[in-house]
Amino acid sequence: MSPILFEIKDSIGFITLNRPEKLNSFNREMALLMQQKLDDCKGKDVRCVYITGAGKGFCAGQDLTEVTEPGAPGFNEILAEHYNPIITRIRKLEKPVVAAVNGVAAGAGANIALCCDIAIAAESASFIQAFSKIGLVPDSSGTYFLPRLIGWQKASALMMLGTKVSAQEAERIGMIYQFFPDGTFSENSMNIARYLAQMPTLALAYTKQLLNNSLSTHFDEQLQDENIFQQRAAQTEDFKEGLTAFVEKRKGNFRGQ
Ligand code: T3D
Repeated sequence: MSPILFEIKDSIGFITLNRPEKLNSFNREMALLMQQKLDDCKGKDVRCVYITGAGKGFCAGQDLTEVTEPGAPGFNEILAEHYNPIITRIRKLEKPVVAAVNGVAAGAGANIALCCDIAIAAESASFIQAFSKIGLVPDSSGTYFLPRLIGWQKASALMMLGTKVSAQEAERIGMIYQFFPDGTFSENSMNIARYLAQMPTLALAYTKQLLNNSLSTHFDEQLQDENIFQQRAAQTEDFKEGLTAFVEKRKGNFRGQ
């Protein structure tokens, strides 16, 4: 069984983390395959990416049994070759990436979810910055995104204490966008992906790039960037269609061009 399941359907790239007996924790094979599948989502046939986990968990981070095996990749390799390239690919992919957190998300698993464009969770899911409990520091961009999502003080406490955060609490504090009851989670989360996949993809890509830039630019520069990207968006076919649809009082039929 492949540790990553992948399918493109209705313009959505579905990536399923598939090591359910280990709560979908990452070994080297799975981390490298995940990078490949994210690359497979670069084409025009994919307009939204949906990442979820098989079985009861989303992802328990690094497979802690792998790191003790003889010949196991070292810590530097694990971050440089496994997690950092996954995070970078998610942030640079020119389309929305949805994390559909179906169950527990711990360590790197939590932080991969939090770097996605929209993180949603099932009511029974939870988030744990598990690193401190085993004597590691948070990685996979957690120290970058978590304080920006929920504020410094709360992020610092969650990372140091390793507190488990319920999906409901995660929504309340702004760590995720929304949680849904378990019974409707699959349908509701896929509806969000389906909706995104029908939207003006280039405008979403430019929005993503602007948000990425906003993390490191100054105000004046950001205003200039908005101007540049707005001009690009205004030249797309989808903008023409959006405008025409508005005037004709109908729903826009966007093609991602
Ligand atoms: O070089 C580097 O390593 C740096 C990179 C670091 C990145 C990281 O992600 S570090 C953080 C690694 N992750 C963790 O520390 C989390 C470890 N897991 C847990 O704390 C708990 O499993 C959970 C809180 C996530 C869930 O608890 P629970 O009670 O729902 O499930 P469980 O019974 O603990 O786990 C179910 C099975 O999955 C169990 O196997 P078994 O006993 O049924 O055969 C458990 O051992 C396995 N499992 C869970 N997490 C991992 C794992 N196996 C390997 N690696 C794991 N991370």
